[in-house]
Amino acid sequence: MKNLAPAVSPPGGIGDSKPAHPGVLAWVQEVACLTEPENIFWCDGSEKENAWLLEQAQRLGVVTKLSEEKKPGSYLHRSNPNDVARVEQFTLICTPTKEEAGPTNNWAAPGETYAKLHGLLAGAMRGRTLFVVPYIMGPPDSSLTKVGFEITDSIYVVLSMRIMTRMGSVAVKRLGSGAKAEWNRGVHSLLDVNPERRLICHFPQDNAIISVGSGYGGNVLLSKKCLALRIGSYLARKQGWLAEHMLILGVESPEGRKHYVAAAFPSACGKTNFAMLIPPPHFHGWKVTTIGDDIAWMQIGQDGRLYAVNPENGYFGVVPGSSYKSNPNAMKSIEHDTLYTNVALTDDGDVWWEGKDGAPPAHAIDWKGNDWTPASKEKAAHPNSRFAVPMRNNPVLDPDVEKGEGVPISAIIFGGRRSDTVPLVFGALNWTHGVFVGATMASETTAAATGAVGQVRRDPMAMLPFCGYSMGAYLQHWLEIGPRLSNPPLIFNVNWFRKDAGGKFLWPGFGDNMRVLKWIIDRCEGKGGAEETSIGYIPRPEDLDLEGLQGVSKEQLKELLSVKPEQWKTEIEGQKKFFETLQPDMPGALLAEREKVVKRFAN
Ligand code: OXD
Ligand code: MN
Repeated sequence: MKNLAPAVSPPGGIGDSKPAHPGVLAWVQEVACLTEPENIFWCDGSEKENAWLLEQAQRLGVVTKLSEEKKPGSYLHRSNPNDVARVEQFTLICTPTKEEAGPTNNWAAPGETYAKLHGLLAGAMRGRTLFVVPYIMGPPDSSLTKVGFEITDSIYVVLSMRIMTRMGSVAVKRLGSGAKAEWNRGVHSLLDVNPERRLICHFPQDNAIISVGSGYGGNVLLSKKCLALRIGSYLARKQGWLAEHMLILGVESPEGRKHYVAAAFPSACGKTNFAMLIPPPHFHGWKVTTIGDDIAWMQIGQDGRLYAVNPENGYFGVVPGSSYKSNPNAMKSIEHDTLYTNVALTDDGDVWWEGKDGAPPAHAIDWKGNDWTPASKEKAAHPNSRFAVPMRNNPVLDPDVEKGEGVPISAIIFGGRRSDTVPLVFGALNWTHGVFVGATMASETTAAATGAVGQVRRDPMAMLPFCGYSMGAYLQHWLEIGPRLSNPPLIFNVNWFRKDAGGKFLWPGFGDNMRVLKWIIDRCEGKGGAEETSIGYIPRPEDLDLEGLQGVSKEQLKELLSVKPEQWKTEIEGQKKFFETLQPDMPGALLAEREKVVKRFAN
């Protein structure tokens, strides 16, 4: 096997922060015996360590430094072209029984899978460095915070984990020395980056993850989808909290009233844009601030409200389409200290992608490392190219982002990418109906995962690829959270992506989504009119603040807010079929909720 990750030899004082925890030491020893690395590098997360690793990564060609003038402190990585997105088909949930993983996950027996992975990992790190990355997910003083250790043979993973998590000594300190402390064991090896030997395996009952054969994003930054969502959702159910694929934003009125909302949209459907929204000029004095752009961990507070923390420390966002028009705050965030993956490199050491402001460069090197000009047939940047950036780069980072108890959530918003059927926004009638709305979410697929793009698939709460146990049991867990909240958030659904008969988007989106957010906040404050329809509360045009809205005619607005019974007939049938696939765990309360919708349409 070609050595894709030659060992690095750190000088004294770098890579030698060996923790004292006997459990960690024994586990690292065990993995080292199996994988036979040339040396072990114990990460402490320091600046000095990071600077040295960046030097090595450049020397080995893993990253290219961008122009210090154009993009200070920033680097470009190119992944193997066979390895550019999450691989849902090779993502396994290895619970003791298939029933625990449920019908929407790929299940494999833990014993056999460990044996197979151990076979693949035997000697896999020969001639390589085994990096040990300690990290925490969550603010350092939160009761929700979890400790993880990721072993990897990829410097790119170490560099990315330092951006995306609170990494190094902070985790060793949080773990302490108690033998009973809960911590996640993650093992990652590139192997030979061969799709035929690519597996992302979760063992929730062991709090363990093993990922082999990939070097890309969600497959290998084990903190993110693997721990914070798949293992996280499993732990959350056991421990009575929620681990969700949601952004968290704060919205403050000119009078200083502040609300937080959490929103679940599938991958590449605009979570980062919504979390950094800039209100249109008419909303002078309104401020939107970001707690998180991808994952929310939520617990019940003593006052009976739901409180959320962002377990991550950075953003791993989709680059194409990002511009000063679509998301100025993301653009400012990625002007410096950013690790880019699979975008194009310009001749002056800057980066470029489809949808960036300004004209394309006359020449660039594309994401595969080939010459590119605007006449090229290929895209300059891969559609799922990404930025990894520390959240402190965000000019609208919420001041309470480190608050251990989290921020109180006033509204939960579900949403997908739907060309038809689903109106711009509607409010659920109550908690159970809201869970039904989340359970029946569907969206057109995007480039975030390998496979066909643009096909409508059911994606309950945007968790289909990320739920670490049976989806029906997950929905039941949601149903049980509601009655435990004396002051539950209101639940809504949005669709920014509805199109007219000619295939044109009806809603401008981006900053104008503030108009929808404002109506949601009005509803949370007991204001804001609506019409009660068969699917929930829908604003009438006069209930939305549309002053200054450009390019949406009265007819278009009517279309955006319309519920067409013939389309909903198909939708309700689709929901029925989907619910059948979630048996035997599908909660009866949600089947009953669907019956109510059917009846409302019949009346
Ligand atoms: C992500 C995803 O990377 O959802 O956040 O794919
Ligand atoms: Mn995501």
